[in-house]
Amino acid sequence: MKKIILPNIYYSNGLLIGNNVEKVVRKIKDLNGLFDDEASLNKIDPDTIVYEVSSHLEEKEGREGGLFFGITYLYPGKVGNEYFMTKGHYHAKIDRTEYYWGIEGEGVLILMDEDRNVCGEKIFPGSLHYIKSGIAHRVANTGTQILSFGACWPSDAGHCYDTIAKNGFSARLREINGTAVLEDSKKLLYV
Ligand code: S6P
Ligand code: ZN
Repeated sequence: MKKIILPNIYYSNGLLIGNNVEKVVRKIKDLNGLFDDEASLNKIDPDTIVYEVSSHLEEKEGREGGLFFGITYLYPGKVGNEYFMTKGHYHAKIDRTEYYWGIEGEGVLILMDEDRNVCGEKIFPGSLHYIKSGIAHRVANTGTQILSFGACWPSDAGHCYDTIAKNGFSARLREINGTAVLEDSKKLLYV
């Protein structure tokens, strides 16, 4: 008789529990330069949590052939009229792809190619998003509750935050007249 064992990782009540789970917390004070309305930013407690990520990192970072799995919990909020969002990144190995899927709440997945063309996809419970090669990705929470979404990506993808930190996305997701609008960024540093 062969053994039937329990898995060593669970996704239960919205939480990732088990071995090799790592948690990252991103607060307002960790996100310098992300939001453009500095006056509004200075009115927010720097310890306000913008998002948390729980990741199941079973593989060695950089190993070809493995997968990583993560859940991001993005809190509702705005800095001025810009929604709380993740930093956003390209993958260090630029051709590595990724799946995102909506679990709870609502928001927009903002995608940008290497020529800085931007588009947005709505995220909601059950939505599925395939992020193709060479596409930077960022998520903004447009709702009034936590937006959580899953992610699965190759263990050799890596993360490149520098390009986004330096040049930003070419559009920002703002609330204008009560509606989420993907507006061309005024900070077009990419000339
Ligand atoms: C990893 C995947 C997600 C993000 C997370 C936070 O490839 O895309 O787990 O890491 O949503 O976003 P960011 O841009 O701060 O890594
Ligand atoms: Zn990614």
